[in-house]
Amino acid sequence: MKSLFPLLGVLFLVTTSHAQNLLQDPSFDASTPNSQTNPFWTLDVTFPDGVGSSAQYQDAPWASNPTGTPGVGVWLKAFEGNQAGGGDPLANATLYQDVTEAAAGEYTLSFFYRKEANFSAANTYVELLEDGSRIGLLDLTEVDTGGLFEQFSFNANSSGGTLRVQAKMVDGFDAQANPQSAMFDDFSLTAVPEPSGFAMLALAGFALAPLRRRKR
Ligand SMILES: [Ca+2]
Repeated sequence: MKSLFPLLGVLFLVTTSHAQNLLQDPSFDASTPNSQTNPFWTLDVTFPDGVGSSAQYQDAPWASNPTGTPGVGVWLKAFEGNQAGGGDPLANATLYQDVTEAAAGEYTLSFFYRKEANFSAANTYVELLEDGSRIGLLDLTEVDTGGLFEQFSFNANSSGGTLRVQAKMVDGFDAQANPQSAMFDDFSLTAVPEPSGFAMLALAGFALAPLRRRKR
């Protein structure tokens, strides 16, 4: 077994280095509950009636993934827009985190989204930006998650730079029927592994090692 262990070590390094989530606090645990304060994420909101925010970090089982488990998630409060049809402005919210000095290559962005039956906004989406330009998009406007958190993901190619993971609710409004919220949780941005020469060598060595031992 002696010859096998170094190779396993190499293989482990190759696989895990690529699977690392590049985002800090992906589950929003570091948030100040019921606020727009998080050390790693920015949450830009509006206050359509001057009091209630369009979104906040919410510490509640219905706001955190998996659905019904205690924790913190991002609560989109579309109903704050034009509340009760009273003519208030529409509700807008933007959540984002930047990953600086990202290497060129393909990335996978995944997240969990939960939409209640009557959540109403002109647009809801998650996008990946490279130095301010969109390189990937998942439009959630017409998505129905059946009231439960559901995982979504997409891939995008980057030539490197600052990657911004961004989620937006555009022009949310009061449907005057409950339930009518939406939530985000558990984001992940990972580099898609490339089959490098190094990894191929390790794999070849791993495959050959038992054969060599048997011949001795
Ligand atoms: Ca969470």
